[in-house]
Amino acid sequence: MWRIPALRLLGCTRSSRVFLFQDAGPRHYGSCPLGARDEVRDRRAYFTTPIFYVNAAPHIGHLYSALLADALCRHRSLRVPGAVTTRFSTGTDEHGLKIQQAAAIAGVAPAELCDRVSAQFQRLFREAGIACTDFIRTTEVRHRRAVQHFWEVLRARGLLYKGLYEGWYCASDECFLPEAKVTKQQGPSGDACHVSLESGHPVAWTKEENYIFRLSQFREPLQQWLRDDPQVITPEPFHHAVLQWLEEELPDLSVSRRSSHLHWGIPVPGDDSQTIYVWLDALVNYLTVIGYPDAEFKSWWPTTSHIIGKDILKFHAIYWPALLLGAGMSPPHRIYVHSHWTVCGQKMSKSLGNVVDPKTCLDRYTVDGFRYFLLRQGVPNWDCDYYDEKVVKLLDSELADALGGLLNRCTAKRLNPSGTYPAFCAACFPNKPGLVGSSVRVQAEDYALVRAVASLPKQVADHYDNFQIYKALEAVSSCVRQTNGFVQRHAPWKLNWENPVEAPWLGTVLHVALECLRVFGTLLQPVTPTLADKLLSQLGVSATERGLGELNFLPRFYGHPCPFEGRRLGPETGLLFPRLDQSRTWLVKAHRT
Ligand code: ME8
Repeated sequence: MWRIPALRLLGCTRSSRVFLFQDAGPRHYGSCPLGARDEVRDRRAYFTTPIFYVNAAPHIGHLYSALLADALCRHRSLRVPGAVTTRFSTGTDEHGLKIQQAAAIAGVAPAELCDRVSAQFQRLFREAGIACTDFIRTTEVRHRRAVQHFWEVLRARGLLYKGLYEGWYCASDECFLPEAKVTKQQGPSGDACHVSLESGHPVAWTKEENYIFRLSQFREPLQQWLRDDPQVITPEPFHHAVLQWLEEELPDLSVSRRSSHLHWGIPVPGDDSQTIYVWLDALVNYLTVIGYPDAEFKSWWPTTSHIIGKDILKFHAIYWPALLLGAGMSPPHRIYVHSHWTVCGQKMSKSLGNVVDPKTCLDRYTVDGFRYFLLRQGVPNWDCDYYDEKVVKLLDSELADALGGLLNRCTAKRLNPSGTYPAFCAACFPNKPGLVGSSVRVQAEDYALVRAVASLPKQVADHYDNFQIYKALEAVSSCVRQTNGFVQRHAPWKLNWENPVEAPWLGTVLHVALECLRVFGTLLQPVTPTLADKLLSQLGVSATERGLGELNFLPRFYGHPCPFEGRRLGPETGLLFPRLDQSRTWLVKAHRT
């Protein structure tokens, strides 16, 4: 006989979004109430990407997930400085039938395939500037220990039982499918074969005795968790979709396979004839990274934000929180879901031969250029289409012309011969619109620019909080355009430093433009770290002046001193972002072939 612990959801504290659970049995699981420890924990943030299968080389979709997490984590570090307040993990998912079969087809041992492809992911992420704090491989000993411990906890809590499982299994997706999600299709040899309706991948009928998790018991706690915090799953349509799924019956879940069929995995503790289901194995990676089962993991759980693609929503929003609740733990704080990249309107796939190699893109467009493109164009709610001309057009117009042009104009020797951060003249640019006087040169639109740039950091932070990095970049880009308009309007190149009437205004125009550039550079650090560093160094902004707490835009306008005024600008280091369209011989060639 099994016994399910009577979990009662006691409540969710809005500030920390920590769930408090009480076990009716003798043990007390879950988080401690708010207190001094939680204040520390509130300052911590743990970001994760999915861990990627090693059956094939990484593509731009994998890089996109890692970039989203990287930018979120970098933005958070700029906001909350301090020694260890953020953590960011990624890694490779190396067990399961999919990998076992891929290794067999490649004629290599699974461990060899894992080593090779995992190294490709690690290299790509290093080259793309993904500043993860942890890279986990599920074949590591620390992970095996965590998974087996987690299993034992579920077993001790009466949540696993042995039963006969019969149904469709899709090895490509590593999931079980109900009859309604399977269809018949004509295979390459003309024979009818069964495939998954959703992914189109082949499925096989499986009948075997294995361990089963009492998932069905968790339908209501999951519904309550999602209803209590409507922002758990972002964007909202995905939250809604999960609630819809939970309206349907939630069958128990088979969580092991016969070892004779699946040997490449973690054995069930105490029963070598069974191997643990790869999704249970993979999901526990999020705990392994933070030291589970040792107590240290508690300072990072559940302040976790999982960044995932829409294809694996069910595993993260239903199976994972249910398993956690089953183990007496809180579900994750946030699940950020993004849609997919397609290529010229088609799904990216090895068989279609249209997989975009991220390494080629980083080489062609530069690391910062390609990071900017993916994060500026990728919209979590909808699939995004990739093609080369789109990248060139975007980067040339926003990074080379608008941002690079602005920096170039305002720091060029011709316009700024002293090579310093010019002084701001309050008489030329008084802080109250409508003032008249002989030295007042400012126009109504200039106040709109100051307002827009002053509110930009908050706007950007809100977009990050809502997992809309593309909107944050759109807002920065719009302010860059406004600043170019400001410079164009006042045409400082027509003013003369030698003229005592014109010089204060000339200095003010440049001062305001440089202040705007300083804000843009600071805010772009999470997305284009090298380019932002170049920009800020050229403005003479030191490493300790680049946090969001130190931003303090245009203090002279508000009557405060400006630490940059009169400071020497940094050395010129060439164009911020050279235009691509002149150097894209590869693109022309690609079109001819
Ligand atoms: O599912 N566009 O691994 P996986 C955007 N190992 N992102 C994409 C994408 C595309 N076209 N294709 C893939 C697995 N992704 C499991 C995860 S986690 C405990 C285990 C990204 O190699 C996206 O994040 O199939 C998607 O969810 C993930 O890669 C799937 O990677």
